[in-house]
Amino acid sequence: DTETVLSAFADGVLRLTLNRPDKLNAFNEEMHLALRAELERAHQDPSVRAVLLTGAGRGFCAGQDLGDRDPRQSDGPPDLGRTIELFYNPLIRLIRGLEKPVVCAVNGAAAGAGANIAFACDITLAARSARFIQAFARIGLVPDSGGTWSLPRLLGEARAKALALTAEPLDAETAANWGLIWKAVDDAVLLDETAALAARLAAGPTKGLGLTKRAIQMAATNSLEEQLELERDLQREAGRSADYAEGVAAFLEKRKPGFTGR
Ligand code: T3D
Repeated sequence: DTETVLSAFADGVLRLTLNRPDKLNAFNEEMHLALRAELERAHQDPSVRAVLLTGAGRGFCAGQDLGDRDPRQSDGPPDLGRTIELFYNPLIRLIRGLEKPVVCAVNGAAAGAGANIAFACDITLAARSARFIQAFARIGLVPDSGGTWSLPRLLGEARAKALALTAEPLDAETAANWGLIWKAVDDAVLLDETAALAARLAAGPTKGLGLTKRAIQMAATNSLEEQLELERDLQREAGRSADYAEGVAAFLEKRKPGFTGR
């Protein structure tokens, strides 16, 4: 299969597998465009109620394909601001802006943008053998894909700076203990466990889950007062959903709710 992103849809879950395993799933433009098209589909298609992102082979994602950045084969320096603007920033906006859960299974090395994409997902699990590397410092770059935003927020400045300035690998267990990801699991069960989680979320009250995601993200910049008002507005919206009515009815009838995502 030569597709740069493998896409499979079942039971409300859109599973996206980065698929350039011989490059540890480093991004070229083709893979960016394929992933974008799939995430746009997830935005638009109401039957998609959760997304699962993972990588093929032994790596999750090694960030930018440096083969496309060979300085020996170009006349002058590349405009990396342009590729950030055109590819990496839209990708992070798509993941964060999708009002459906995005779960991530980090199956191996997550380096450069690959690490920060994993941190942008809503719930990230990693195989115990996986490593997170802010590889940018090794090649003279700055963490991108939201890394300079998410690292200090999730870790505090001391750990964020140490990781970004040294590019030392962080193991999955420590990443979980530090609050960078949700949890580290045995390699053998990573995909099953993440798929089960995605399926559970996809069977959930999608509208309410999406609004919850939005609220938690807005808290990063809101005051408590603004957040209280936001919660009021979002609760008003959630209260109008069919899934809310179903959730309460199911509770009162002592049965399992059958959410439809509306
Ligand atoms: O440019 C812009 O548009 C700006 C945006 C930048 C975003 C970024 O992500 S910048 C950071 C780019 N990424 C890196 O610097 C990471 C480079 N990779 C590594 O440091 C290592 O590969 C890993 C630590 C991730 C894993 O190491 P290891 O020893 O497990 O594997 P390996 O042997 O290094 O890699 C296996 C193969 O994948 C190898 O190819 P080969 O020798 O078998 O033919 C290697 O060259 C290839 N590969 C790994 N990462 C990349 C890559 N090829 C191209 N680009 C990569 N990023």
